[in-house]
Amino acid sequence: MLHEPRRSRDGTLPASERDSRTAQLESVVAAVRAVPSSWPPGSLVRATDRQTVSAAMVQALTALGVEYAFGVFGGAIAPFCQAVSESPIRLIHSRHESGAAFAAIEASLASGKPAVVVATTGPGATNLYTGMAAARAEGAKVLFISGATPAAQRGRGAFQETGGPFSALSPLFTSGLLLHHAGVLEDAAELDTLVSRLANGFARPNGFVAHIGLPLAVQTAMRGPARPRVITSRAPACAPAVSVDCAELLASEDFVIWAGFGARDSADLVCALAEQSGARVMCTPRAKGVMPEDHPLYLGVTGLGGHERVAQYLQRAQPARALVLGTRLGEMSSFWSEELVPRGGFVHVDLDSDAFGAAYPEVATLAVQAEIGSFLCDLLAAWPDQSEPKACFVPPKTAAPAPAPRATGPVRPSFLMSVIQREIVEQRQAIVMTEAGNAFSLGSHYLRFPDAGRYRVSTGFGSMGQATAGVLGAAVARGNKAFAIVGDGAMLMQNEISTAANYGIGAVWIVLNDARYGMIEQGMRTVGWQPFETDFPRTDFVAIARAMGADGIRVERESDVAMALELARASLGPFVVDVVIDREELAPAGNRNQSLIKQGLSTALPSVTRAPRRE
Ligand SMILES: Cc1ncc(C[n+]2csc(CCOP(=O)(O)OP(=O)(O)O)c2C)c(N)n1
Ligand SMILES: [Mg+2]
Repeated sequence: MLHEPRRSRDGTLPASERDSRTAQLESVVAAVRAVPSSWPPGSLVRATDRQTVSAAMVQALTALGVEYAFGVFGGAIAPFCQAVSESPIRLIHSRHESGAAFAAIEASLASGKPAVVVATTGPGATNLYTGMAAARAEGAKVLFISGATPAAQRGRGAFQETGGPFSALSPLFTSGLLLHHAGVLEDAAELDTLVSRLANGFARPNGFVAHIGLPLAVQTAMRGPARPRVITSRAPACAPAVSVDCAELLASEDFVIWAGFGARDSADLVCALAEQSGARVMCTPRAKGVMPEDHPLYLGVTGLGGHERVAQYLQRAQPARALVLGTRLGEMSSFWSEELVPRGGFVHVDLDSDAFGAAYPEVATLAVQAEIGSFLCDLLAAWPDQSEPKACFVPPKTAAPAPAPRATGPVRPSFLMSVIQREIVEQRQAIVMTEAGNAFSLGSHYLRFPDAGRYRVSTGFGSMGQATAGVLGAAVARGNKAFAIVGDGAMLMQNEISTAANYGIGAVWIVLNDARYGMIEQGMRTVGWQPFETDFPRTDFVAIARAMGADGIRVERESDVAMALELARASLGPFVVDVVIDREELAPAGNRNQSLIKQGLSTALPSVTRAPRRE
């Protein structure tokens, strides 16, 4: 963040303040423009004695910045795992390959560095599938490495047969929409090309997901060290004339900024543009904090868990355009709502040209393919000096005062969020994640972040388990406690408390214990269905945590929430806060169910007869 400026009542900067900020802005711009080389100095790749392919690959991965590998071992991948264990890469043996993948995704996103996942052949590899799709959807940098059946044994009924065109698992070894790069390393001589490919991929600014199968004989084959070429990347920028045109167009009438996850590394520039132009800023759930959520020019969140204030502003102020930065504007970010579309359409900036016109094909869009930071630097440089920010309608803030704890009854989710805000978001720099389920809309709606990179939620792929297991990756990558707000259903899908206990990882789970798949139940009820099969037995997550070598506390009253979160903050290892949630208070899921109805969900379902419960 730049320093806290003096602002006029509508949040814009007075002219004198704007002048004094130019120097600060220049230093921010310089930092963005100096994109470092993606490949470390050549001295890291030494011509030493011959080594195994596994050792050479691990040496190259270390040089590429890999610090963490998660996974589940097996005979078919043992030599590679052994090479990792002898390297500076920290190897974490997980309880399930999907948990390992989620941890690697979050470690990569928390650090900006690539992470590795290891798995054995057959079921080890197939258990990676969800994690691969999630990694791709999140824009993480993850290399999956699994065992592969040697070519001579393929098609002959080898145990857990994997790899090659005759394998049932061939899609996992095919480059395409799931994986940017995939295949089997058939020969030690292919290693240099592979490492070069990985170096290139990891240098990309918007994520890279690869899967490489390693047959045993290749893992143990001898060769010299990998010596790929040096790769230096620069963030893609648009032509100077484009930024001048965009600056003229945007400055000519009021506009609103719609920031997405792709703008997370350019938060200072987004804030600077808003203050320079007077534009209000709305954020997708994954972009929470890109604009400080207490800033007068910040409107709120769009999509799931979003704020009504955003649509109110657009209706009242009628800005001409939206400058869309680094988001595909998918369902959970926008619900494809027409209320969020200004009359003049979008100026849409993204690295990925597939984002343009995808969510709103009918909206006039000026598409600019560029990295957000470099685009904003150029836009600010081209911004007309004389343009005075226009004062316009500022809707009231939604943040209500924190409710007082009530004496009886289970914990209201909204109350829990207000205490998490006070005890965690405002106390530490830790990452806070929310899981698919009611946690997702509660976190996006009620929590308020002053900076980017603190809130994590998966809006594209949205797998239950991503936060539950991913919290381990965020904690190790930041060397700090990380907090996951998760449902009891999601918690029951993963067993990574055991992994966290084994390695003393500072993961904290705040469990919304409602003894049901709450989001599903709420969805059924909201569209007029009689809920069916959504309840399950109340689980004792403190007992589970203790059984796995961790600790925790059960919270049944609102007056105990703050104390429990203090304990979680102070705990030395993994910790579970098992909160008995009031099942009556609805989560702020907003238009999600209307969106499902538009997609074909019937509200006129014949009433469902409930089977008697087997309790
Ligand atoms: C792997 C996976 N399976 C199914 C879903 C669909 N789904 C979304 S939320 C949800 C229920 C979540 O229940 P719980 O974890 O208890 O959270 P709650 O909503 O009750 O707080 C389900 C089944 C999903 N997102 N991911
Ligand atoms: Mg639940």
